[in-house]
Amino acid sequence: QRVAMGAQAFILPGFANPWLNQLLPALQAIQQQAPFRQMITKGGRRMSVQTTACGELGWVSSDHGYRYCPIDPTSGQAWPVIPSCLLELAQRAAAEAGFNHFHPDTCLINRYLPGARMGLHQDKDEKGFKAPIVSVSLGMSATFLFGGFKRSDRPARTILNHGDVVVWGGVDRMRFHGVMPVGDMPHPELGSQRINLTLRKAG
Ligand code: MD3
Ligand code: FE
Repeated sequence: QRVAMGAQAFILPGFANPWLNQLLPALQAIQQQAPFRQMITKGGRRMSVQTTACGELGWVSSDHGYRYCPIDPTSGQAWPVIPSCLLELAQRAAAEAGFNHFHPDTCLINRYLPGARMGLHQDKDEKGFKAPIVSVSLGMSATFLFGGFKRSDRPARTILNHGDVVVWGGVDRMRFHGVMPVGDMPHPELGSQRINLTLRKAG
């Protein structure tokens, strides 16, 4: 099943489910190597969302702004590799939405504890915008905001649940989007957190 949100933006409900038995333990291992931390926004505020990454590059904030970096500044080491099950899931999901030959070099991992949110923004720290972005939602449900091409465009709302995958690229790649403050309805497996993975081609 494929729910269109735009010409090149799709929700694939439950698409990640067959991979979760492998994916959840792999995520635990990544968190051990590269713990969650809170980045600072360009406005100088601490993000409510906690982040980490895996892949050849990881997204970090510093005094210089946002960038993708091959070294995790917290550990001084390379980021953990993208687990093969996650790569396979991302490529299958991208193909389902019409994007073949997706070769992500990073996965940004966001953790939302109750009350955490993400304001409307565009993803534009990547080097090119031809590749799609594939997002996997895990744990608690959240209300996702799917906006237009101006911040002032009123966004559509849709709920993302554990196992849902969203793929967006092409003409929809630059849409504003965000996440409403997450509630506290603990998930049976993941407890009081929502984890979102976004696979991207950043370099
Ligand atoms: C973008 N993450 O990390 S991903 C981010 O749930 C980010 O953590 C959010 O935005 C999160 O940069 C949302 C899912 C998503 C879905 C549809 C979109 C992003 C989208 C449609 C257009 C643009
Ligand atoms: Fe984003």
